[in-house]
Amino acid sequence: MKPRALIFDVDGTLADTEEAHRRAFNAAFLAHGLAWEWSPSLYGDLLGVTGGKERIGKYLESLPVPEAEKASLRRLVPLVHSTKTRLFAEFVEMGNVPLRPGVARLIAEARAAAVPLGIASTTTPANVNTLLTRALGLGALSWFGAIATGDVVANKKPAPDIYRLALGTLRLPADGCVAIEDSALGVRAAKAAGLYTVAVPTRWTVAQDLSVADLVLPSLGDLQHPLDAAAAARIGGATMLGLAQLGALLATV
Ligand code: XBP
Ligand code: MG
Repeated sequence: MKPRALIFDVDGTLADTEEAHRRAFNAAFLAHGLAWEWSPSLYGDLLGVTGGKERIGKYLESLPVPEAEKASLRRLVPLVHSTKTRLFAEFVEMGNVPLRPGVARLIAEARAAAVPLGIASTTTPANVNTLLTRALGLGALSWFGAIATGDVVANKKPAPDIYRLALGTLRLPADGCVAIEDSALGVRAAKAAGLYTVAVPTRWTVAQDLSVADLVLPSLGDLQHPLDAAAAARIGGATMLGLAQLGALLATV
């Protein structure tokens, strides 16, 4: 048995992007004359809100400023966010945001086995394009039969909408498809959409409640970064998660 499809989350899953996002947010605030500075600790809390525009919105609602000022700040959010997206792309183009261990390997394995690939992300299409193209080359976007991102759905993660859109685009049922996620909100979205869900948390999300995931690993693993014994024990002793391991796990659900 092999998975019907692999659907990857982007931020935190394809690459550990959130530090680059945090710096891009702070640089955008500066560029727009906003005396806002998101520390790693504050940003970790703000990751409880998916979507950059929504995250900025949540933050500004917490500011001790008059309602009239909040109203004008709300109108500024889309512009600040587009500046942030541009700056994030610059960080990625500089090569500062490499793929996580095992991502390129598993994508190549899926392509070789004609297992359809999808993306289901809260981030913007621009960020996905920049990240995938920079990491995997110009043709990489065409490897994915579905790239479901950002504002195309009314409800962002933890709602299942973006995963349902990706499945619909792939014309596949959730059954037998695998989602790969890094965060509690992402795992909840994928599980609500009915997918077998693998969580590979980063330092930003490792403390979150990932218990609804079907499998939790420190990463997908590869030759340079083999999984440790405790993680390998969860996938039949293998030191990296491949289609064979996923097929065996899917056969048990
Ligand atoms: C994670 C998110 C995104 C990023 C920031 O997306 O919630 O908002 O933190 O990117 P994913 P934007 O579903 O890929 O984990 O500013 O473009 O939203
Ligand atoms: Mg994520």
